[in-house]
Amino acid sequence: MAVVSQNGEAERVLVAPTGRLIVPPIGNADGAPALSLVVPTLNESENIVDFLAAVRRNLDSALPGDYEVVVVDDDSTDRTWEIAAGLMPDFPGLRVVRRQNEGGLAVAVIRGWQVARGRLLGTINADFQHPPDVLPKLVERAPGADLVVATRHSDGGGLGDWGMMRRVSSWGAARIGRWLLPQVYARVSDPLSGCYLVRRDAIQNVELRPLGYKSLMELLVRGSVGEIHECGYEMRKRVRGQSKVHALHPWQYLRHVFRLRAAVQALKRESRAR
Ligand SMILES: Nc1nc2c(ncn2[C@@H]2O[C@H](COP(=O)(O)OP(=O)(O)O)[C@@H](O)[C@H]2O)c(=O)[nH]1
Ligand SMILES: [Mg+2]
Repeated sequence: MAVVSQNGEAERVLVAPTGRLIVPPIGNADGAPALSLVVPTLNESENIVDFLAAVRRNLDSALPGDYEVVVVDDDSTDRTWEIAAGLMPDFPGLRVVRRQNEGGLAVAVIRGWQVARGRLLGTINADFQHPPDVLPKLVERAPGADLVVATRHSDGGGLGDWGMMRRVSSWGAARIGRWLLPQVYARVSDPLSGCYLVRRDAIQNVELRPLGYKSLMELLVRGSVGEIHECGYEMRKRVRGQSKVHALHPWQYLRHVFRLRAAVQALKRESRAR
């Protein structure tokens, strides 16, 4: 779909892939950027311009000319996708996907990786709750790792000035996860993090089936993630726009955790049978 940007040029907005959630191997390794960073958005018109500028500043210093940013917008009513597309003429590393056929944050991230061209795949939220200056630190810690996680729970990370409700629900989600998916919690201090980089090789060609918000747990169970590095960060409060968390999300999280538990058990049975 072509969108006319502010300076009158027609820019191409990508249509989201459909079908099974499988990240393909790299198409053309020669021209591939080091990193493809997916920014999932839903009604982020108040953040998107400043956020992409901040991402660009940080990645220009860490990986000059060697990254792409893929915004995956769920057909936001505030037209976030169109605002982002208007930035493309001045930001050659920017690509925009408008997803009209399905919803869900974790699936949006994987759809972005399906169109991504980079060797490393990553994700970060568009509302500044993950400070964009964590990106160069993640890139710095990527060599030798299959996964680098921005964590709130070690290496100097924290929950910042989060309110009591948010702290309690985050603590509850982590307790449930630790109880039902101990293997995942043994590997990473913050498997609920929405900001991380993963090597494409570690997750390509496997079918992913996340539900709701959390994508990292999915990769840890279904991917082939070996070496993991972490990088602490202080989570910020959202300043502009609204959180999209709604009453259904805790149930989706629970269903997702049980689905992953069943997958872990099936993998164990398979390896015993071999
Ligand atoms: N594409 C897409 N992005 C989403 C969806 N839900 C949330 N987001 C984006 O994901 C990021 C985190 O969402 P947010 O509502 O701030 O979650 P919270 O930080 O847990 O309150 C933000 O960039 C949102 O715009 C969704 O269903 N689809
Ligand atoms: Mg947020």
